[in-house]
Amino acid sequence: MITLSRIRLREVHLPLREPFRISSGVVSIRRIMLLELTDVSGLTVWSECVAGETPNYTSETIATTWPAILQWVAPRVIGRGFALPGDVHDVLEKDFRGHNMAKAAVEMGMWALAAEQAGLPLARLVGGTRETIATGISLGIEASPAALVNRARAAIGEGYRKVKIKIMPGSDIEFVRAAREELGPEAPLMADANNAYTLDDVDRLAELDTLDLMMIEQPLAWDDLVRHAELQRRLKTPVCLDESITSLDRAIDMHTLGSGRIVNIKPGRVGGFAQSIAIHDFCEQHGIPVWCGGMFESGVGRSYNVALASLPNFTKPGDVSPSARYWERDIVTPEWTMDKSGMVKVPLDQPGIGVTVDQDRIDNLTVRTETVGS
Ligand code: OSB
Ligand code: MG
Repeated sequence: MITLSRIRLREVHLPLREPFRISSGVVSIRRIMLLELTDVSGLTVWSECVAGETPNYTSETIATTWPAILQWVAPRVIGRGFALPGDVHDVLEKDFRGHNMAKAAVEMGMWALAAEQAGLPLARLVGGTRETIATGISLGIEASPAALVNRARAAIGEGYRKVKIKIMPGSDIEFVRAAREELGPEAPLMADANNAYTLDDVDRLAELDTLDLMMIEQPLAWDDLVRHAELQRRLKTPVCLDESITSLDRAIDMHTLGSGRIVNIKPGRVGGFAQSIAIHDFCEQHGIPVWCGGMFESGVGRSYNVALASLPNFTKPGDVSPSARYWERDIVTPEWTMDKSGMVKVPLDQPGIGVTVDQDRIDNLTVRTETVGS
């Protein structure tokens, strides 16, 4: 039985090594929201809420997740006994719309508590089978094709198994074509538009279709499935959906409508691990490959992504770059690393999330805290 007694929220500011630009905005200092969940026996785990500072990816921001957790999520879980962490999702969904990232931060922490209680690595508790995860890098929009090519070449040299190029109108065909020409026909390239196009751009997107990309991620509106289906009919490159997949039902609809052929699963976006696993299982049954996306998590959030990505149908490389790609220094020990062949090790030698938060450092980086429960 998992019974939560307290949730402590904390905001820490960690500068990215360099600003990251996507079609809808730029981040340079990551405002990271962390949670400490303590159960009635005094066991504490860390989790992370992946919402950003502005509502340009989904509608949630840390200005909405903070009060949502305090006022709506915490009262539903604190003091209530859960036989299984998989039971938390339904309790959080009943008459409680949206707020997936707020819900996920707590729901995933409950999985970590269950793992600690059972003495299992989180990856094994969720049913993961892999010992290593293939890693991709997500490259922000650069000022010129030449600058992008340098980044992409360096990434392939470091061993990354997938290079994702952020695109938007004006920084797209020329950039991706330069990378393809420079890196050769076998280079594992893909593009992510973060909703920067409409069906009026279909000719432009058809040019990308000639560049042998592994996939084109979320080209159209953030909540769309119908137009993506129209687009997928016109492209041979698989469309991968990110923003549009907010639940198992949306993944089923994607399959029904033909809106895409690959799913990027981010547990925060879908409300946690129960939905992530359900989407994974559905996709596995229907021959749809999945991979784990990233949200510039700290090493805490990363540990959850790595655990999830150890499930068998995570067959495409995930955006689980090592800590050093993002930060001068991460907030966890050990930091996340990648070997020369682009693989990240799933921590299997200890119970729980497999990393420890550096307490003094985190206290120094903290700008606010708030506690609910006792
Ligand atoms: O679309 O996948 C995305 C980061 C923030 C918001 C949206 C996205 C991303 C990334 C970063 O691509 C992936 C990473 O954490 O390395
Ligand atoms: Mg994306």
